[in-house]
Amino acid sequence: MFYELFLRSFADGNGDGIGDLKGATAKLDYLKELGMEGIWLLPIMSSPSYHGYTVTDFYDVNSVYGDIKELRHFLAEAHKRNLKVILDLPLNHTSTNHEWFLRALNGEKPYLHWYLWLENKSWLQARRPWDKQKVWTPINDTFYYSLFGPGSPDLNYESDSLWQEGRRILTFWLSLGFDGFRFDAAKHIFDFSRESGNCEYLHDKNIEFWADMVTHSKKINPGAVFVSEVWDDWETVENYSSTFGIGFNFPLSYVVKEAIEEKSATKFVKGFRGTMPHYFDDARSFESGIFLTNHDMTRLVTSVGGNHSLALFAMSVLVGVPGLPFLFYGEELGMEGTYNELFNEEQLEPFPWYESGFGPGQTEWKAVDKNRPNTGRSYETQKSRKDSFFSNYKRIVAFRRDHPWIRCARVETLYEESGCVHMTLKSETRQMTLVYNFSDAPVWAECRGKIVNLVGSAHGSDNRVLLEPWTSVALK
Ligand code: ACG
Repeated sequence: MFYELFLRSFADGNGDGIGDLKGATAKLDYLKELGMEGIWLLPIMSSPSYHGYTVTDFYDVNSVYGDIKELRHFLAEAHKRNLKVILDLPLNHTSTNHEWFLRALNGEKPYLHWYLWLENKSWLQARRPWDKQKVWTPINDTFYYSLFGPGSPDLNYESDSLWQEGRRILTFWLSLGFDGFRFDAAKHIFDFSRESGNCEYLHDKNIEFWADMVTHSKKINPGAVFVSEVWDDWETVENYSSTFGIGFNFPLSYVVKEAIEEKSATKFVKGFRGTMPHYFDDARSFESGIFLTNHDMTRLVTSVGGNHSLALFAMSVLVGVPGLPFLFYGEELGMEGTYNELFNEEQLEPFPWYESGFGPGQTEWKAVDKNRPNTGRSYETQKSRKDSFFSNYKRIVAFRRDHPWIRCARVETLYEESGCVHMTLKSETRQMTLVYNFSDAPVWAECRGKIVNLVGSAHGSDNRVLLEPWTSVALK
């Protein structure tokens, strides 16, 4: 299970209120104790933005987060605790303040060819596929292509010298000790067609690029972990995943949340079959990176209307599903926050270590609105309460940690009955049946085996068990 860590909000090691590597190093025991096996570190390279996805130097750490020496120490300490660390690498674009872009504006080669410049006025009608935003930004007497907005000019990997630079960047971070990468915006490397003058995902060219980057990386670290961010329908996600080894399963994250929202076990069964087909047998060419939410989405508790039982039920589903699970920082405390384009970063608020909202190591980089002090949401308050959201969340995570075989299991049977999902997982040596009551009504279910109650409450007798609403059990 990997922890999606946003350094800026996690823990502050130098008293400037901004989370950093030193602060995060001091919290590695916390992550180990939580039951994590790895960390997905959101971008840490030099950047003018709070999110770090617009880079000004691919070969250095953002000075607010620390320096290369502190990064090496963080990685060494993580490895001492058997925690892998993968780095979020946004290779699709840079900041407008990257030296390459500034030199390109001066017409310097090869940097001029490392970006996309308007060649035909008709291209200006191109729009971003999902929200029809403009994708060309005017500057001086020309335009540059910037799919993610004016602050992020796209890099042009038609240029061989840039392609080689991409390899050098991977070599640099792997040599520092990272265990792999989360490749940002993987379907966007080639996403503009000169022929049509429109935004078009050139999937084959993208996959060719990533195959080269992954092959290059494996020469440096054969055991490296690569996760692709392809936020699209299942067919598209599947198309990319085998090149990386692990692909984030966005469609599954919607299936779980929508099935809960619609109180529909049937929706889950149908949706699961459609988004996890590679787990119904043993011959699979990639794993799913499974998750409920990430930094681009509304937080889990907020997405289920603030209902802690439903949020914990969702977590109990996640830990019962094969694949590699990813947890977004703060979900373990039931942090809230709605994602919206207004850049209010509600879903990225400081991790509340203290009930008062303040204390050694607390990050204060932005005002807190959705996870206020003195509301019982802090780690300090929840860690010692057996019935806290945190204690329940940790118990659910521990279930997955104690059954690592689930990651590579296959789904032997999956069906809906009386509003419950029955899922049997199998590996060479293990088998387990999970029963989830996706309804507001108590349901009797035929259950053979030792009952482990994940969430909610179940009362067993002989081979039948009564599952209260939103209860999940494992039968071993
Ligand atoms: C990554 C990072 C994100 C970052 C960037 C840019 C990329 O996680 O934090 O933004 O470096 C698109 C891209 C993703 C991108 C998100 C933000 N995420 O593909 O790579 O935007 C549809 C589209 C997706 C689109 C998504 C956005 O298909 O392509 O993601 O909408 O909401 C169903 C459909 C599915 C659809 C969803 C949602 O699931 O099947 O296709 O997805 O519904 O409608 C960062 C900052 C930004 C900043 C940028 C420069 O976060 O604020 O602007 O950097």
